[in-house]
Amino acid sequence: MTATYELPKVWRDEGKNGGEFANINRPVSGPTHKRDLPVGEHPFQVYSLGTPNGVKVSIMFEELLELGITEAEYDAFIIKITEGDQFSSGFVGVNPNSKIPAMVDRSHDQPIRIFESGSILLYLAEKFDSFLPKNLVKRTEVMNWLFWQVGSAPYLGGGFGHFYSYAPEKIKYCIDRFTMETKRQLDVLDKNLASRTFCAGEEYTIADIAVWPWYGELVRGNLYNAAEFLDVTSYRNVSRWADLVYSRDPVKRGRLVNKTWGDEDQQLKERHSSDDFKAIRI
Ligand SMILES: N[C@@H](CCC(=O)N[C@@H](CS)C(=O)NCC(=O)O)C(=O)O
Repeated sequence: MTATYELPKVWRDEGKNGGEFANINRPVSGPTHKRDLPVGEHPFQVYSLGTPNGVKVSIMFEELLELGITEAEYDAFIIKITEGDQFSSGFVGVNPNSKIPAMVDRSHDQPIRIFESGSILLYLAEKFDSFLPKNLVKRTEVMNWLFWQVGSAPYLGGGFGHFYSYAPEKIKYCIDRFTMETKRQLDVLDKNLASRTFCAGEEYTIADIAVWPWYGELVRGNLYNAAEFLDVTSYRNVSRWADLVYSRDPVKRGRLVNKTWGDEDQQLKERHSSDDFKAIRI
């Protein structure tokens, strides 16, 4: 047990806590500085970073382009969240919650802002009538897993990932609590995938695009270096599905967009054209 925390009557911000994200944590919202966002020439302007939440959007765009939907061309600009880019006036105007991913659809009379990865996936799926079945029963099952992902991932990322990987000290209570929940979530997904090919049934949908960058990458050993700790190979159905989704070329491309870590030749820092991928190893 670490030392107990004497709770003050009213919590006050004491500044940096030494954690990985100490520079960007703040108890208020809104912009910290004035700066406009860059704008490229395509209909969609994506402001993101190659995190699991960020690559959901680039994977979706790459999937749409793979289908031949050229109206889905996009510019993906990098938002360096550790440097506070999410608090610029321009970014806050697109997402008042200051989190990536966010985007603007400029193909209408008025630009439309879209934030929250689940909202972005749904917007694109509806706009281009892709990766979302029309049938009420099938569509509802896609929504179930899409919302499951958006609700569950903060336990995996903000809970497990934070305390296992980023916190300045390893606190057993926190790691145990979030490891328990992460393994429970993996088990939920594993049981679901025991009887179906994809998250919501036999069709690849936006539910898979949302779930894969988190749970798929986790069982492939690409998240938090935690594969052994979580005994990921025991989730056989999740592993089978993770490999199946990864076999798709748009997934292979999309997961490298706006990436700034890992192998240098696998980082596409900004994406403005399909030719940009020629410069990296996919
Ligand atoms: N529910 C949001 C979560 C987005 C999110 O947590 N983004 C993180 C990076 S993965 C972020 O921008 N963090 C910056 C910050 O907290 O200041 C979504 O799904 O879009």
